[in-house]
Amino acid sequence: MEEKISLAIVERFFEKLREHLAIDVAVVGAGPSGMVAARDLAAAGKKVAVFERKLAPGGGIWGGGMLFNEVVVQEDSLPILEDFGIGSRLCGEGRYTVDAVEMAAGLVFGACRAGAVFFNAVSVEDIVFKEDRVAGVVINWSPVTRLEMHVDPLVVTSRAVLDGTGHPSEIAALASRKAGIALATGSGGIMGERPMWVERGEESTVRDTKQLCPGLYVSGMAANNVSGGFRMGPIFGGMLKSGRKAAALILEEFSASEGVPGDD
Ligand code: 48F
Repeated sequence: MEEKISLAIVERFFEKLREHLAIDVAVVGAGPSGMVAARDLAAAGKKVAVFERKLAPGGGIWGGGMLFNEVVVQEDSLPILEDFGIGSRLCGEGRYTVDAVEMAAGLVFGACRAGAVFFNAVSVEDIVFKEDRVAGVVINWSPVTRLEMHVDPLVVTSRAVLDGTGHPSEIAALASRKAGIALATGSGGIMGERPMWVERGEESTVRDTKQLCPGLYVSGMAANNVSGGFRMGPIFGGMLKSGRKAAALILEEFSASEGVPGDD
């Protein structure tokens, strides 16, 4: 019995990994924006893997505001929560509170059920950059990177990479620093996050969710950091809408490159 349990885990895990070595979209970071994007892309039939450095996916959701585990969302993002079956309570003037644990768990579950596959405790430490486009991610176990063990990584190739790494925008920073890519920002580089201004931050998070260069997209707080947006704290409507927009942009690019069947 003992070895059968181990064998089942090893066989299924390696099957999952083998099936996801070449994928449509690599989502880096299982925060709210990355998980909404992963769910929408998987629901549209794309092969999606989510790489999350921590053991528990959910990013900055779990702790609510200052460890008070509730977050706030605006009315216009409720349809996204409803797609995941996540509940909310009116708290006034078009704003709603959501239990942070329900939101984190609900987004993880919804993305999984749509078909996105999570690789948790896995860090993206580099990108694949070929023929002038970002073409995949270089991954390693987070404990290996944390302990600075000298262990070579593995590679997952993808048609698109989504940087959903939050405040540090790690993937965009790698693209800029190591591949010398001029990003689609005012300066061509990382502009850096600005201080707190809720309304402006919420707006810019969605506006600056975009393609940064061929093969690389950005969502959530990473979009704000890349394009110099304001931070907004524990209000999450912009994050949810950013994830939905990122998925729509990627799907748009895919259908343009695939063309309409019988159109030529
Ligand atoms: O920061 P995060 O929650 O992403 P987000 O979608 O949402 C931001 C909000 O949570 C909050 C906020 C709302 O107003 O300001 O901060 O932008 O989650 C990002 C996830 O990415 C993981 C990290 O552990 C976190 O769970 N991550 C970061 N870098 C890497 C990574 C990496 N190199 N490889 C894998 N995962």
